[in-house]
Amino acid sequence: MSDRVVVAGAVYDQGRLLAARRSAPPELAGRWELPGGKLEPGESGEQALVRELREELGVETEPLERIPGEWPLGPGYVLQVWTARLVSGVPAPLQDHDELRWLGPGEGDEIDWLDQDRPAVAEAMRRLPAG
Ligand code: 523
Repeated sequence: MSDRVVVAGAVYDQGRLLAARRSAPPELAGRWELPGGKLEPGESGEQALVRELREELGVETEPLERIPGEWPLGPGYVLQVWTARLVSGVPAPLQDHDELRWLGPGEGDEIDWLDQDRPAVAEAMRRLPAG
């Protein structure tokens, strides 16, 4: 059986990347991630990403491009990441997170990312658009 997909967004606005600190489950709480969640049946990755970012952060986003690669999570899950543009709204930690941060150039290593997010974060910082 193929792995189930978790999508995450490298959300850009004004030349910065959005990072979200998880509040649950206990083993992940306090670590930072690119926000997202599980693909639901019938959804494309882009559709799932837009839905998850709306539910978790209250914002509208537009996926830009997939960051090549996928990264194993727990058994049976893989992480896929898209860059995305903030279209409207101000992100707020509505679900799953207790803090948000915007990272500018050179600030990608300032926070304790989940290990599995690090390769995509590094690539997302390389692709950071000009402010
Ligand atoms: N990750 C992860 N990195 C990352 C995300 C969005 C998720 O390692 N950037 C992991 C964390 C969880 C699993 O993927 O082990 C599912 O993510 P979660 O809990 O954000 O997905 P949801 O919101 O769809 O989860 P449920 O509401 O529990 O279904």
